[in-house]
Amino acid sequence: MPSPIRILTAVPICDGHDSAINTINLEFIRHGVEVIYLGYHRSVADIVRAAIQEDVRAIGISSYNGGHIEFFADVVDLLRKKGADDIKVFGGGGGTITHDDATAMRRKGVDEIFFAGTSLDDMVKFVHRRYAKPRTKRPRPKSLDQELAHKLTQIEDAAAGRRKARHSKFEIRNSRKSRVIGFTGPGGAGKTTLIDELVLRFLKQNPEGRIAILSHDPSVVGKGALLGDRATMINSQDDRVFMRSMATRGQAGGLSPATHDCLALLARSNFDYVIIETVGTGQEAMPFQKNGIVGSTVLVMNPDYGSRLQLQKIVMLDLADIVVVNKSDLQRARTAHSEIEQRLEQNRPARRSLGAGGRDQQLVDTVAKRHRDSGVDRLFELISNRQ
Ligand code: B12
Ligand SMILES: Nc1nc2c(ncn2[C@@H]2O[C@H](COP(=O)(O)OP(=O)(O)OP(=O)(O)O)[C@@H](O)[C@H]2O)c(=O)[nH]1
Ligand SMILES: [Mg+2]
Repeated sequence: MPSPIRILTAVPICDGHDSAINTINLEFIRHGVEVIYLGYHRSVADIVRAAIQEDVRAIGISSYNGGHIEFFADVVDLLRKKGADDIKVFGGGGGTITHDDATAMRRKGVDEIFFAGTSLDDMVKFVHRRYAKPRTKRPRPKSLDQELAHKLTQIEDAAAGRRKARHSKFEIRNSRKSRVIGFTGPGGAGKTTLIDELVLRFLKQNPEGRIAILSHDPSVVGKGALLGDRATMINSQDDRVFMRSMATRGQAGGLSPATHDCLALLARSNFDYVIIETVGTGQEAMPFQKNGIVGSTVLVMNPDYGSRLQLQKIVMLDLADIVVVNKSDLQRARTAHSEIEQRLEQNRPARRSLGAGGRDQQLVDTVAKRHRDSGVDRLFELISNRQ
């Protein structure tokens, strides 16, 4: 089965009109497209960087606050400059983009502009007609990020033919260079927000350092997906951060059939850290293989997990190196902390007898959405100090 079409969508800088693009995203997804949504108020550089890293077939821009002729043209120009002009540009903006504007924009290299009154169906048809064909002849990559992005696409395309993940631990362990940290936990617990805050600390502490993020969202075989983690990221919109969003494409357990090979490639691509975020997971999930490529695992919990009984059922509470109670600004957080602490206490004798890296599990409370949270500082320190 061919890979789904991947496109990036965004709203320009100084523009908060995101309701149109949210509707359009959903329609694309319903018709088999994987949409990486970058969010609103995004600069040309942020959009182009994301499009290259995600190696999308096209960028869809929704613009309402004016300046569209220049903004779209700047995106096209920067893609060209970066040797990525096989990534196409299209978009709309209701009545704010006139027909004359659209003609000028097409002349500057924009594929298509959609006006007020166009049906969603017409846009979906356009995307399938124009961008479904796989790109066989790619331009020679002009940067390491671009080369990496092309390779990740090849891996994902190859995996689209086979359903099950491959496990070749030996190859990975031999080639491991970066420190790989796995983040997992229930949907909406704050994994992405937390990763973004950790990235901020990393970039500050390491002026030359680079970091990669491999982020997952769910999808069913042959269907579309909303890959929305980038929209939550602020600090990770940086040239020293390489981020790739992946849909699970029908694989259960929080990762995709291509994750293993993509992670292996990232881990030997000279990043200081590679961070992997799973899909929001359930009680039974054990997304990271024991002794696999992921060096440390972080389970991010929401204080609202239910009662103590639920804690007994969450397998990752036995396995995670670090457990985070995020959203500790919420009322139930203190109770959650003590219940989880007791739950981890039960693991101690078993972990000691198994070796378990010779270490006990660590429990940290964070408020990821708060800037300069001391809990996030502590988590960063714990992660930095782990080998
Ligand atoms: C809803 C709306 C708002 C909402 C936004 C909610 C949100 N989160 O998006 C609110 C009330 C918050 C708002 C605020 C403002 N707004 Co307003 N807003 C509108 C409004 C009424 C509708 C826009 C819309 O979402 N349409 C629905 C979409 C689905 O339909 P459409 O626009 O026809 O688009 C079609 C195609 O173009 C295509 N399309 C659109 N984008 C894309 C992208 C892709 C990839 C594709 C394929 C297709 C496509 O899809 C549609 C299919 O038919 C327009 C007026 C209007 N009638 O257009 C003003 C309008 C855009 N807003 C305007 C202004 C000035 C503002 C404010 C500055 C007002 C103020 N003084 O506070 C603020 C700025 C907010 C900000 N941070 O940027 C002006 C812009 C003027 C300009 N550019 O010269 C407009 C035109 C109103 C006006 N006539 O003055 N706004
Ligand atoms: N109150 C509170 N809200 C938070 C905190 N951290 C994150 N959030 C909010 O929780 C919501 C989900 O955050 P994400 O970071 O997207 O969560 P996630 O675990 O990555 O979600 P999925 O990838 O969908 O599983 C967002 O609205 C965040 O703003 C926090 O510490 N406190
Ligand atoms: Mg997330």
